[in-house]
Amino acid sequence: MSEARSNSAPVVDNGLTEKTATSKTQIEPKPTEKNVSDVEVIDGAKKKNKKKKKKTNNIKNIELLYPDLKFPEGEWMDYHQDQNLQRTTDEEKRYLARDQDHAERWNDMRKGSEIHRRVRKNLQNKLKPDMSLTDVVNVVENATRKFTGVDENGDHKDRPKSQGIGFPTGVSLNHCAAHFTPNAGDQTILRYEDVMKVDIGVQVNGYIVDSAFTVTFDSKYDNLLTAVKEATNTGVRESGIDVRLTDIGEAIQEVMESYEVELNGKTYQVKPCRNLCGHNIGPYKIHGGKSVPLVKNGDQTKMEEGEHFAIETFGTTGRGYVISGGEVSHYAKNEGSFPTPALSKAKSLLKTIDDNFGTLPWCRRYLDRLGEEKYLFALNSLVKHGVVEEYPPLSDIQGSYTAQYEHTILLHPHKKEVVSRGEDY
Ligand code: HZT
Ligand code: MN
Ligand code: MN
Repeated sequence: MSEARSNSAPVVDNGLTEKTATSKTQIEPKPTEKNVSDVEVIDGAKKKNKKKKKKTNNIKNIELLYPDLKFPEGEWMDYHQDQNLQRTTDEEKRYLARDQDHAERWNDMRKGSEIHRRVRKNLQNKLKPDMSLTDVVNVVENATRKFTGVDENGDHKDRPKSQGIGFPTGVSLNHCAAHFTPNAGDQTILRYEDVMKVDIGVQVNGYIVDSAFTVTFDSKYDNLLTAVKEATNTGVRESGIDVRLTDIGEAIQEVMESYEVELNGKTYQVKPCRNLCGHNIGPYKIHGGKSVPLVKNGDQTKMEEGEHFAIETFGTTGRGYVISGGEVSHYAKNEGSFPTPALSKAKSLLKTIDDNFGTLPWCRRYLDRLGEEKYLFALNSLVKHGVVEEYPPLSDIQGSYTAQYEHTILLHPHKKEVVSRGEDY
C-alpha cells in the first residue's frame, strides 16, 4: 500500500460511528469476559461507559449527507509492476484532462462504496451471538435500501433498478464459503463459535460494489482471518493493467499457504479454495467473464485499463475445494434471449424479475417481499429452460472453517483505486 487514503468523508453523526471497528472485524467481548475498553476508571472505581454516546439511528438517503453529490474516493494505489511504471507519470496528466469522461461512473462506484462502508459499520455495531441470520440480512438490506433512497416498497418508481441492493446478502457459516442467504422460514442462529462470511452488494446505476468480510467472536480463528485478509490484500496489490490473472493467483496462494491455524489441538495449513475466484464486473452484471484465481492456474488472460474487479479470496481448514449443495437462495437471469415461457405463472414471475432485478442477482426473499407466492414450480421451470441460473451454496467439507475477504477495485489509467476500502478492512 503506497499512499494514504484520500478519502475524507464529511464528519456527520450518522449514528454508525460510535464504535471503532477492530481490524479483524471480530466482535468482542466473549460473553463471559469484561471488556476493559467499556469501563472507565473514576476515583479508583470502575464505571460503565456504555451509555455515554447517544446512539442516533440516522440512516437516511446518503445524498442528504453529500449535498454536492461528490462521493469520497477509495484508497489510491500505485501500479507497482515494471510495465506500468511510466503510466503513473504520462497517463496521470492525460487522465486529469479527460477525467470527465469517466467521472460519473467512478462517482457512482464511490457512492456505492460509501454506502457499503456505512451499511457494514451499522451491522458490525449490532452483531451478537444468538441473532438469527434473517435478522442479520435484514439489518444489511434495510440499511442499503435507506441509504440508496429506495422507497418503502423497495424501489424507485420513476427509475427502477437505478440503485439499491446489488445482490443478495451472503451470510455463509463455517464450511459454507459462499452464496448462502436465508430463505423464508429459515431459523438459523449465529453462534459464538461460528465463522460467518458477510458478502454485501450495493449498486448505483448498475455499477456494483462487491465486498465481503468475515465475522468471528472466538479469537481461535484469528490466524485464519489474517491469512485470508492478507491474501486478499496481496491480490489487490498484484492487480494492475496488463497483469496476468495466473500471476495474481500465484501470489494469493503463496501468502495464504504461509499461515497456520490451530483449532482444538490440531494444526491446519490454511488452503485457498481453489475453485472459487474473483471476477470482473460489468454494468448490471456481477461477473463480466474474467475470473481471478486463488492459485496459479496458467490463465494468461490480462487485466485491462478501465476494468472493475472484485478481488476476493477464501481460505479454509478443509479440502480447499467447494461443492454446490443445500437449498438454493441466489438466482440471476442468464444472458441471451429465450422464448416466452409457456406456463402463465412462469411468464408473470419473469415479468417481476425483469421489472425489479433485470440481470442483477436476487434471492427468494426478494420475491416474497414483492408479494410473489407459491412461485417455486414456476421458478424451477425458468431454471430448467435456462432463463434463470441458480447459484447454490458453495461448501467445503463438513467440520471445516472457511473465511473470505473481498474488495472492489477500479483500474484507472494511472493508478488503481480500492474503492471499497474502509477503516475496518
Ligand atoms: C453470483 C451470484 C450472486 C458471482 C462471486 C461472488 C458473491 O462465485 C465468476 C467468478 C452474487 C455473486 C455472484 F448472487 N460469484 N462474489 N460475491 N459471490 S461467483 C463467480 O458466481 S462467477 C466468481
Ligand atoms: Mn462478494
Ligand atoms: Mn465477488
